[in-house]
Amino acid sequence: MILMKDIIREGNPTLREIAQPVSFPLSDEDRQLAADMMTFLENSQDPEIAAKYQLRAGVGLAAPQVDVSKQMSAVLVPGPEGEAPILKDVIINPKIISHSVQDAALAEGEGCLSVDREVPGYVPRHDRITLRYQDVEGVSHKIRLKNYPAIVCQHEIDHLNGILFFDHINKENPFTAPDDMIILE
Ligand code: 0S5
Ligand code: NI
Repeated sequence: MILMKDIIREGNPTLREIAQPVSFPLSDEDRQLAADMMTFLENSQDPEIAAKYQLRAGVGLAAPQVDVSKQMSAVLVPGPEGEAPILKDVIINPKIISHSVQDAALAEGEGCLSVDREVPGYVPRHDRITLRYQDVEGVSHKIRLKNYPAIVCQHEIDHLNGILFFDHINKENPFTAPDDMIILE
């Protein structure tokens, strides 16, 4: 079971590496990692389990965050209470194949399970992306995402490229945005 102690923090060089592509069929080890990463997100979003194990609730987890430099991230974006998740998959070898000119940022800024401090500011992202990735079975998917789920996937793909959210924040004017950037409440 993945716990907070297994998640490496800012300063660990693995977070700045370019992750390696994953080959198929997945090794038993890679398959287990994928399952463990998704279980972490499910547990972290369950108030009772999260309290019991002191988990910080997350919507994504990238393999480099558990010190495995491979192109694999779990994403679990919850839907409305009692409804199916908006996005739930382990995305392997993901690639943004196209994106909007329109940018967007979360009004509250972003955080990261590997960053134990608040870094305020807008994180400019593409508002819409077309994402190609493989699932754990090696099946290729090409999906269009917009707004929050698109931002989550960009945060996770950044981890596979050694990028952390605050790299995108304007240091002088953290909450200054171009007029045409969408601020997602
Ligand atoms: C339910 C549970 C509903 C949690 C919403 C949340 C991966 C939630 C977070 C992560 C910004 C876009 C600290 C707080 C950060 C992706 C960071 C928590 C998101 C990924 C995990 C990040 N959080 N929770 N992470 O690389 O909104 O935003 O989920 O670092
Ligand atoms: Ni993160």
